[in-house]
Amino acid sequence: MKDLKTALITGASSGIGAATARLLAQKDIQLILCGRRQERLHELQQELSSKTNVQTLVFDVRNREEVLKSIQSLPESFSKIDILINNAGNAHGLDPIQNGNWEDWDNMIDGNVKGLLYVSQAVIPGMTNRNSGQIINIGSIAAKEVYTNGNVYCASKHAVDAITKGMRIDLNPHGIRVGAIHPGMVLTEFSEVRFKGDKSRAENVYKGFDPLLAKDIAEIIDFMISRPSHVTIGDIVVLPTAQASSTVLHKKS
Ligand code: NDP
Ligand code: 8X3
Repeated sequence: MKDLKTALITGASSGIGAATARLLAQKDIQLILCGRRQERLHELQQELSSKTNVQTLVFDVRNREEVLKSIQSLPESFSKIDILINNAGNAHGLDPIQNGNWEDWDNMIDGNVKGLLYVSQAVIPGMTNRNSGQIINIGSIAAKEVYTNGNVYCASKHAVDAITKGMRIDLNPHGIRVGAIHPGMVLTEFSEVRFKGDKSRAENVYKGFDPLLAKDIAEIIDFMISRPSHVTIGDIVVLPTAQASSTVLHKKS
C-alpha cells in the first residue's frame, strides 16, 4: 500500500476547491474536503471515493471554535496534514465604499482573512512539529490591484498576499513551503455569490471572452505541490488571456 499524502482543501463544495479535489484525487493524495454545504461535500466524497480516501468536514471558517473542533476531530489516519489549500472565500457586493454594507464587509474580512488564519492555526502546529508541509493560499488579482467598488474585497485579498509572505518567513526555519495563486476571472459561483444570487448579472460577467476555468487553477496547484521538496513556488498571477489587469478586459463585441 502506497504512503498517501493528505491534503485539506477549504471551499471544496464548489468552484476552484471542488476542481482541485477532483484533480488531486488522481494523484495519490487523500483528501479532507471542507465547506458549509454538507450535501455537496458528501456528493463529492461519493464521486471521489473510488479514487482515494476522502473525509468531509463541515464548518464555517469564520467560526474559530468550529474550525478548531472540526480539524481536531479528524481520525488518526487523516490527522497528519501535508498540504493545506486555503481556498474558501468570496466577494460580497460590489459597491462604492460610501454605500458599503457592513455585513458584506464582515463576511469578507471574517471569511477571507480571519477564516484563513483560523484554519491555518489549526493545521500549522502539526507541520512545524514534523518540519514539513506545504500551504497554498488562494489570493486574487484583487490582492495585487484595487479596482472600482472592489474596496473591501481587494483589502481582504491584499491581506491574503501579506499573510502568505509572512507565513513563508515565519515558517522558513521549519522547511514549510508557502505560496499563493492570484487568479483573474475564473468561471465559478463567485459572481453569483458576489451579486447575492442574481444569476443573470453573474453570467454577464463572463460573457464575451474566455474566462479561466476552475480546473486551470487546480492544475497550477497540482504543479506547485508536485515540485521537488527544495522548490517553493511563492507567487503566481494567472489571468484569462483576454484580461490584462483587474480593469483591462478585452470582450468580443
Ligand atoms: P465559489 O463561490 O465557487 O466557491 C467558494 C467556496 O468557498 C465554496 O466552496 C464555499 O463553500 C467556500 N466558502 C465561502 N465562504 C465560506 C465560509 N464562511 N466558510 C466555509 N467555506 C466558505 O468561488 P471560487 O471557487 O471562485 O472561489 C474560491 C477562492 O478563489 C476564493 O477565495 C475567491 O476569492 C478566489 N478567487 C476567485 C476568483 C474568481 O474569479 N472566481 C478569482 C480570484 C480569486 P460553502 O458555501 O459550502 O461554505
Ligand atoms: C476574483 C476576481 O477580478 O473579481 O477575485 O477580483 S475579481
